Amino acid sequence: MAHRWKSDLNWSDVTPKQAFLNRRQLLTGAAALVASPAIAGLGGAPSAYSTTEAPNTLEEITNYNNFYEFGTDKEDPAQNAGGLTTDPWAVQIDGLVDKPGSYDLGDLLSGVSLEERIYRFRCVEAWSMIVPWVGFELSTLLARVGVQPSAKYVYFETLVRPEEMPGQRRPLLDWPYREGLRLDEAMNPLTILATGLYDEPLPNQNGAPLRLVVPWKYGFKSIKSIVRISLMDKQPETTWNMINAREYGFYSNVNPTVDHPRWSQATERRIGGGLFSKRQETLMFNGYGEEVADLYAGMDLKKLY
Ligand SMILES: Nc1nc2c(c(=O)[nH]1)N[C@H]1C(S)=C(S)[C@@H](COP(=O)(O)O)O[C@H]1N2
Ligand SMILES: [Mo]
Repeated sequence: MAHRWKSDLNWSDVTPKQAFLNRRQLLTGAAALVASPAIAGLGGAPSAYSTTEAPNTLEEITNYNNFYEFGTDKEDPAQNAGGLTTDPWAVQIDGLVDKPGSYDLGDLLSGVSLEERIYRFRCVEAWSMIVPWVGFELSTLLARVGVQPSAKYVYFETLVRPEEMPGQRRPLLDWPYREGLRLDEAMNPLTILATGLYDEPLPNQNGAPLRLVVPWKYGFKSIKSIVRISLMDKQPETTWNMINAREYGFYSNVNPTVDHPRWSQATERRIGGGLFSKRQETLMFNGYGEEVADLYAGMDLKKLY
């Protein structure tokens, strides 16, 4: 049973998004927020975790996507995801938690303050973008449901709804799309659940209404349209690792010194850079080493990738 805090409203009626958008109307547009560090944005100072690099345009972020539930071409999600019903939306939270249950998304978001995080985003295919996400730290949600001491991993699943997800009518992969993090990775303040980007609620092709963002890992770890979060004591099976463990490790931290067996990871192509733009160097942990390197102290990241 979904927990509801107002039974006559759907989650999108009660999300803090309204408050967020009202504040944003004071601005002259998304570009102003980006250009001016003086602007408080979501009711506070710009996040210390945000990059000052210029974000990609909404156009770029919403028209070049990986979301196999809607097809395998980069243009497919923008074409096919519009019909996905994202309200009502429930997230099952189970496993090693104190308060398991099927939670209505409105319930999960009530009282949560959203903030903007402008992150680098690096796909394992060696392209990258800068995305101004709106969301909240995953640790906030985990604290609310109570993580039991025996929990060591967090597991996530995407919705399975072939009627609305045409890619799921084919055995492209073993649906549902699955991902996972070690608990300390999940608790890191960089790890967020996104509900929006720029002034928008999250567009369907970017994983509406709720997707993970783990900016120091390859993009496939950032699972979209989440319907299940499960706390586990063993490392969960994850989609790309199940398909090819040699090419896609469980950790999949961005690492320019560990090449994909079929291509180099030393450099990346920034989407929107133009025809003649130079490839840029890929940074260890996608540039987030200061925040996350400690998580891997003592690990051989060339072997355990
Ligand atoms: N459910 C689901 N989540 C997913 C994917 C997917 O196919 N299905 N693709 C992943 C990959 S490979 C990338 S690069 C990012 C792309 O996110 P974006 O389209 O918002 O840039 O989503 C990740 N999350
Ligand atoms: Mo990706």
